[in-house]
Amino acid sequence: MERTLIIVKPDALQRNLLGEIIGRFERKGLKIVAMKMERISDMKVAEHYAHHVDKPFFPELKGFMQAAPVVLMVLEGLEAVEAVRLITGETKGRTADAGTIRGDLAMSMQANIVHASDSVENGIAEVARFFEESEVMEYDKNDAEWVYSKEELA
Ligand code: FUP
Repeated sequence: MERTLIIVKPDALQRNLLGEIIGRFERKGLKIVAMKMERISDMKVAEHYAHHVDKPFFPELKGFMQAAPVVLMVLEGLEAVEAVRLITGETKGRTADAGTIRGDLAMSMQANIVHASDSVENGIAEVARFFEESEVMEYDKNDAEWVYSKEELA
């Protein structure tokens, strides 16, 4: 099964949206295999947003990501990266599709509630950036046979 990294951003924590967001992932059928709260270090922000480090908005983005703790989660599922990106919505909250997390809960480009890995390769790298392998739980979840077909689980 594929794994994807979620960062529930400081705006979600401050706006009391943690339960709403975790609930959406649970209801979709994704399996939470790791979760913790952390203040993101300078190094990890720069690594995580390496593609934006030279952009003019990076200092503000960095300050925003460090303004409060974040909640880090690893979600597991069949094609989990794509499934999570679909329910996260596009980057800018005010134009993201209704029904998505950002479309329903955000107005901003920067304060857009969650980060979700955008490719399988980035999912692997991002999970390894924020979690030790021992922090990622392996366990049987007894709804799997109701979430997937036998063939999908094989
Ligand atoms: P996404 O994959 O949807 O999180 O989007 P990006 O990797 O393009 O952007 C990462 C973060 O940079 C966004 F969540 C918000 C921030 N950003 C800005 O603040 N301004 C911009 O013009 C672009 C991105």
